[in-house]
Amino acid sequence: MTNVKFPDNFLWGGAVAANQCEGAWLEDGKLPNVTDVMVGIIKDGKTPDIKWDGQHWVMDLKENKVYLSHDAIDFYHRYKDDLALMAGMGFKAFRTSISWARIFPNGDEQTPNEAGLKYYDDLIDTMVHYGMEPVITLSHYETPLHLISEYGGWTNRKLIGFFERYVRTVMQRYKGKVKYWLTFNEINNAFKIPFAAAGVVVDPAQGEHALDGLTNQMVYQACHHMFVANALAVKACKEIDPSAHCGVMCSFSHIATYPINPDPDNVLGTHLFKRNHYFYTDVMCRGHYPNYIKRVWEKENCAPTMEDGDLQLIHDYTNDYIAFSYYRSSVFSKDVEMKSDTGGAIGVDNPYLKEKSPAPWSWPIDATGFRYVCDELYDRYELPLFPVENGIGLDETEVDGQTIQDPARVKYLKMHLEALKGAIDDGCEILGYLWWGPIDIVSAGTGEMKKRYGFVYVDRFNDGHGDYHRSKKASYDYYKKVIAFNGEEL
Ligand code: BGP
Repeated sequence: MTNVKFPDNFLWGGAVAANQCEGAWLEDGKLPNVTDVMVGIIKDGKTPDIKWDGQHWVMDLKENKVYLSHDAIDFYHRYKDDLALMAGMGFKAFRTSISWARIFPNGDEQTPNEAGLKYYDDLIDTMVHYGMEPVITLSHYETPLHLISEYGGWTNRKLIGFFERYVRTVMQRYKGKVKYWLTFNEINNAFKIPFAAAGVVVDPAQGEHALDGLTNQMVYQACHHMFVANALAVKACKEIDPSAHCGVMCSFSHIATYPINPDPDNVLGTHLFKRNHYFYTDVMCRGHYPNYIKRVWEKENCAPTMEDGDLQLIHDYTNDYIAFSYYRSSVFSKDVEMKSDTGGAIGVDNPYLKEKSPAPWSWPIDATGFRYVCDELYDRYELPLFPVENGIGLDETEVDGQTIQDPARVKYLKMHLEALKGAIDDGCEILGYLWWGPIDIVSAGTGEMKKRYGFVYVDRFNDGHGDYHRSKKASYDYYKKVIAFNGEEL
């Protein structure tokens, strides 16, 4: 592949999410969102810290828990220095989310919170100043909590209008500055982590926890509302700034699911498992509900309720690029129930993959799977692809100011960039590459600091202590060199 080149203007950079880095969880008018009442969206996924007060679901934080995300890495106050560090690596793009509850703290206000907008004005201007393309997620597991308490979350149709108002507000404000928008982070995790990914809660009469008694119909209903909201975001984007792009965002490690052997039942089972994830892009990028899902609704009697005009909107306003996360592959066996977490699917071990991220996470490393996912997606949709999350979490502690040596991160990065070159060689159109967590942040799945993805180290620990000091790891210089030579030397 010596003559394969990354395109000119390739968007090299990194990605974070407001709820995992900003902290300042109740500052300048912001109110809680769904991730503020959890320590890890996988760990606390089914039992967020809310309770029924007789009328509403209300916040019920536990004294013995450390909610690291409430202060996170204090990016809210340190973003200028942090972006300067990213600029030092030559970043051409930086992805973060706008925290919906900073702009509309309850979610249902008529007018936005000016203090929240002011914060993002300066954040986005700072990125532009450094020549970085802002890549903005509109909701990265960040539905305002009030929309859960008062309306029951995304199963309520009213959320479509609240989301549209928020989207139009920020698209208007950042017109001409933000060219890449993403709607819902990893929307295809709706069934796995319904509270975080689809803001779903159930009738309190059902049980002790907010998700006891959850039905498939409720999740499909929330998804339908999110699909309509997604279409309205695409519409707003086209109307407000026709030069901007509005993408879908999915956890597509799931697509790198391999059958355990050629037993046709395993091959078919793998196909059916993957289709549960293609479902989301099939709707949002092809513009209609596929037959296979209508059959599921019929058989299980779980079709969502729709209103006139919904299907037309979904048809008319499809997303124009596909953003996705890729961390690892998995293996399907008809004898084992598939599970998943923030890294993707979990099936049986793959004996061909000898390397894993360190325990306790132990995510298998499979760069070829990255190329495979790009090829599958491009062949199916023929839309530009944007890998906006790829990375490895390692357990590291800086000792006496010594630079952290992180060869495992450098190796992971190099392997995955080689695989991406392979995908380009296979004919895929790739917009850029964003490393997940270029600066250490709070883990989404487990809510810990210990799992570090950064090229930049942050002095903060699981028990909450630390002075937030930043320092470069050895991988910082590696990525800087990669970017400087546009990936020619890996
Ligand atoms: C994705 C999420 C991110 C993120 C990443 C790594 O699913 O979009 O928010 O954090 O996974 O997961 P974790 O932080 O659990 O290691």
